[in-house]
Amino acid sequence: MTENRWFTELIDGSYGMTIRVDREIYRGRSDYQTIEIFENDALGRVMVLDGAVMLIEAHEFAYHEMLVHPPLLAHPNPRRVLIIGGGDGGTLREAVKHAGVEEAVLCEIDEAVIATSREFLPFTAQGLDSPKATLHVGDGIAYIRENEGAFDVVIVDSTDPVGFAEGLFRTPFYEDCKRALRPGGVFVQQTESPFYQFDAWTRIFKELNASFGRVDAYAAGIPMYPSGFWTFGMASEGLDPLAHFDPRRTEALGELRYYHPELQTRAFALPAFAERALAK
Ligand code: AG3
Repeated sequence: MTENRWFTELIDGSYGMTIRVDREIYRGRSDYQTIEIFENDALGRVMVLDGAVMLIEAHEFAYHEMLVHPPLLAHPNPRRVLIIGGGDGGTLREAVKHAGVEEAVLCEIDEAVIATSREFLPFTAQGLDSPKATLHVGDGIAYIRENEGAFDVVIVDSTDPVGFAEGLFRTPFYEDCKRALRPGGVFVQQTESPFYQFDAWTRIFKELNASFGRVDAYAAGIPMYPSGFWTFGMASEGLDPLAHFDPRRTEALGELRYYHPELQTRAFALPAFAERALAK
């Protein structure tokens, strides 16, 4: 009998989320990070970057649907979308479901994430092959500066705000994103969990608020990430997430597994401690 190997993502260095490794699929080091893919019999394939779980096959739908559909349905007519990060393709897969989206540009810094996803994660990588997708390998912080007034929606699907991703959670980047948006455009970012690194979480929203005219935080149950309670920040010059909301556009997306029209309001209710931090 072979001994079980277990993978643990440590949370704040003091406890963790543990998954049994039933099959090792890939392990490598790119110019930016370590990339590990393994399989668990109950949950399917798991992708880990620098020790942090990026996606689990059984649960990725929750994250990718909730990152993409609230902002795209808040916008009256999103035609050009930019995704920064997201090299696994899951965010692209959801964005191109919107009939009005003509082009979704993916700007991923690490080519190896795209290549390993294509090889081992077909369930998300299918998004990369969409005829509406344009792939660009490069630093999102530089790319956004060169694309003024080019996008209706900018989506940041990044790793945690440490190392090379840290700049994606800072004011200079937010200012550039504002310039990259067309009039009436909307920005959205995965914004971690308020249950951990609370000060960092609060700071992200403070900086978003300093740059944008309107910021709305929303949440979803994402069991593959620390605490399972995850948030997103939607920012614009004043777009109400419900103002242009048309449930018929949701129906046209086909059957979704997490997002449904009521979440366009209900997902925006956060726990009291988090709401208090945002109100300050
Ligand atoms: N989304 C990764 C969110 C951060 C997860 N953090 C963690 N496990 N510590 C990017 C991958 C999905 N497209």
